[in-house]
Parts: sequence; C-alpha cells; structure tokens
Amino acid sequence: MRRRRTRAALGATVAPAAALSVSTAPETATSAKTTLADVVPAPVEVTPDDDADFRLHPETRIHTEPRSTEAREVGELLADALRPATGYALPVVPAQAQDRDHPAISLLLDDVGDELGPEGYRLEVTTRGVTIRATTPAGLFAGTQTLRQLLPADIEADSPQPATWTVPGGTVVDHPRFGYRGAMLDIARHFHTPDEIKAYVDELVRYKFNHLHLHLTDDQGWRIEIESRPELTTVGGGPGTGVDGVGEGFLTKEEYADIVAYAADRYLTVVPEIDMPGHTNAALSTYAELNCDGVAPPPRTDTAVGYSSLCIDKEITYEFAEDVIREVAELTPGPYLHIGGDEAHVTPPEDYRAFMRRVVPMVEKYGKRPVGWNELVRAEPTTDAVVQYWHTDTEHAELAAAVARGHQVVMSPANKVYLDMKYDEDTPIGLAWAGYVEVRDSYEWDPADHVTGVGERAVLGVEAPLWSETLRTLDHIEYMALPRLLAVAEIGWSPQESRDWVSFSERLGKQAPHWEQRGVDFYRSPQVPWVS
Ligand code: TNX
Repeated sequence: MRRRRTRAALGATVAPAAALSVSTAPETATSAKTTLADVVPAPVEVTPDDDADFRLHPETRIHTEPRSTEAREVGELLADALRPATGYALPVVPAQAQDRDHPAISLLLDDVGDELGPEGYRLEVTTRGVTIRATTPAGLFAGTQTLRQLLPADIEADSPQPATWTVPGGTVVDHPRFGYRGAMLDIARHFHTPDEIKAYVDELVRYKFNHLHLHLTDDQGWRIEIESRPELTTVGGGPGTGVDGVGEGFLTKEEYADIVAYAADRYLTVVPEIDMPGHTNAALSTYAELNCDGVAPPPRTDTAVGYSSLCIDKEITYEFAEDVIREVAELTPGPYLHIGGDEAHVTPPEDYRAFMRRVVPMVEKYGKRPVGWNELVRAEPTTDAVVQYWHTDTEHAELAAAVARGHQVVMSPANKVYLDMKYDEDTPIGLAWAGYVEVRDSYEWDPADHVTGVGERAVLGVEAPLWSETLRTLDHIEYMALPRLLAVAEIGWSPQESRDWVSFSERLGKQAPHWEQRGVDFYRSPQVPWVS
C-alpha cells in the first residue's frame, strides 16, 4: 500500500484541526546517518563495523535461496519496497555459487541455530553486500524489515531520489522475546475498508508484529459476511450503523480472505473476533428470534457498553453461535478464534458460564484455539483457551488463578497499551476511561512482571488494541497508533534486560522522517526527541 497525504489533508479529518499541531518536541535532533543500532524493536545483538558499509547500486541484485518459493516471495516484497525510491531494477534471482561476487542482498535459508527460534535471523552487512540468514522464511522476512530501517528515510519515497543508499556495516543477530505480538483493530464501531486494514498491516509488519486481531462485531455493527445469516451484514452492517450512524460497511467473505492472505504473505496471522454474549446489539436488532422476548431492539449508534446479551436459554442462540463460528473458522487459516466475552453486564454470572461452556467447545470443534477477554476465565473454560487481559489492576486474583490452572495470557492492560486512549488532555480524538497514555507509559512496563502470579512462562505475548468509537479514518488510526505501537513492538520483541527508555525514545525520534516521507500521520509526543 502506498499512500501520500499532506498535513493539510489530515487537519481536515481530525477535529479540532488546530489541536494536532500543539505538541512540539523539547529538543529537535538533526538528521544523521543511520547506524546499525537505530532499529525498532531493538535487536538482540548489534555489532557495527564502520569499515563495512554497503551501498545499494543500480546493479545490485536480490539473491534468494534456490528452490524456495517463500524466500523468493520475501525477496519480491523487498524489491517492491526498494525499487520506487532507488529507481533500480533490483532483479530477484536464485542465489548461485558462481555469482557470490556480485553485489547483492542475499536471503538464505540456513540453520542459524535453535536459540534464534522460528522467527530469528542473522543480518550481515559487508562492503560486498547484505546477507540475511534464517531458518525459516518468517525469519528472512523479519530480517528484511530490519534492513528497510537501516536505509535513509528517503527510501520511503514513491519516486526515484538522488540519495546515496548506504547500509551501515556490521552484524545483527536477532529473535523475538514473545511468540505472539499483536495489534487489534475495531472495525465494528466504525468500519474500516480493506485498503485501510492493509495499510495498518503494512505498519505492523515493519515493526515485526505477527498477529492482527480484527474486532468484527459489536453493538453498533456486524462487519463480517455470514452466509447462513445474510442480514447480519446487509442490515447489521448496513446504512446507518456504526457510532453516530456513520460507520457502515462490512467485509465480504472474499474481502476477508483477501486480507488474511495479504497478511499471511507478510507473516502476520489474522485473529477474528466475534464478541459474545454481550456486545451483540447489531445481531439482536437484526434477528428478532435471538431475543428472549422475540422482539428486536432498535439499532444503537451510541457508545454505551454492557447492555446487550444473546438469549442464554434459547436453543436458537447456539445454532446461531455455531453457524457463525463454523463460517468464520472455515475462512481463517490461523490457529485462533476470539469469542470476546467482555463486559456482559446484563448476562447473569450463571448464564454467562452456561453460555461459554457450550460455545468455547464449538471453537475447538472447528479446529481453532479459543481466545477470550479476561472475563472468560469466570466460565472456567478448557485451559487451552488463551486469556486476553485488558483490565488495569496489577493484582487480579481471577487471572492469577486461571494462570495457576494452566492458561496462557496475552497482555493488553488498557492503561498501558490501549491505543484509543488519549495521549493527554489535548488529544482531539480517543477516550480516557483508563487515563491518559503517553508513549513512555506504553513503554515502561513488563508483561511478565505486571500482574502478580502471571510470570514469563504464562505470557504468550502482548497486544495493542485500537478501539474505534472516535476513529473514522486511516489518519485517525495512524495518529493514535504512532508512536505508541512501537513501544508495544519493542516490549513484544526485545529482551527485557536491554530495554531502555532513553535509547528507545531516540530511536523512535528517528522514525519521524520515515513517517513523513510516506505520508503517515503520527503524534509528536513531547517526550520524544524527534528528528526533523
Ligand atoms: C472496553 S476492552 C471495551 C470496548 C471498548 C473499549 C474502549 C474491552 C474488552 N471492551 O468495548 O471499545 O473499552 O476503550
């Protein structure tokens, strides 16, 4: 996805426009040569070699592992990323013994050691070229994202630039701390189009996220086509749906499958969420028979939560749940299916348990690993279910007990990583129920030391949710996500002992020219020494 917008265009989409220019960095660093250590998330090991810089050149080729389609495809994606600004041909060709001397970026599948895990890579820059080695194509892909950050910001331009394309010399050895590094996008409160979702995917993969959780259904709208219940989308996702009635739209099955494939090509797994039994007014107002009294409530376009529930005692509820789960599971190659379960305030606790005891096994019946918001543990589901922790407490007996029973947890504490929280009182969009969340708040916490009783072994990973009650456009998404998304990226990837706010904020500041060059919006946090 290539996009280009001006600041003026952004002003037109975020109200009040003036508020966006309020924050100026305390100090503004000057643009300097990129060093091998300027990467976000910080790599595990970086060894610079000042005498080994490599320059991309009109004759540079991309050599990929012979006979590996995946390696070639990673090479093609890299070429697509580098061709517009360099104007070079960058042919992608199988690596051959005889052309070892040709200046090249080489992507090779090699046993780089078990300690680097399935996503690790080694990147070596010498005057002859760049070599990325990994055990898997996912590792090669991660290495190419590091390489993109090592080039001057002009590499983001969509037409040839006069720059010198120097890659700093040395070696990077890298692998992630957590296997699950996610971001969530809410397309229920305001629908976001396939192109907008793909643009977000593009941002995520740059910073080595590997899961995209799509919040597909909520009170204000149903956004995924279900063939057995066609009106869920034509009515529940149709005109007048969404917050303030201006968020209509839905993904057809083809569009969803296309997003899943686009993400998979970039080693990102889509995690679909169907939120139940609460957050279901869009379904309840579409199909009257889902209500206990058989009467459809009116559609809702406000932002209240916790008032809706599927009817626990009706058999049709479970037929509905199973049809939806089956169809979504069939469309989803990834291992997870999220069933929500949050804020079911009008579902009595016994009913909630009864509902989840029938519905969680349906997810498994269709071959998926259930995921639920942390309230799910009240139903004592199978310990295979992943618990997504969104509450803000650091003492949470219910969660600790679930971990003691054997559950794995994805950490998303709202006061740290909810990207829809305002940065400060001047943020023109966003909510503030979990407090203001500045970039340093997002960075300075450890998922494995945050809730008593939830240690490293129980943490599957970390996820940054972005709820869209106040977010309509891609500019809004970018403005709330950047720069905090990168704090979450580093928490998920980099070793805890090497994490350091000063280092992070300096590396973050150097991302600004990249974002500006590609027309991506971001919040100029006063905490960050932005490079202009
Ligand atoms: C709480 S977090 C919710 C969402 C809202 C969000 C707004 C969670 C599991 N539920 O329904 O959109 O707060 O920040």
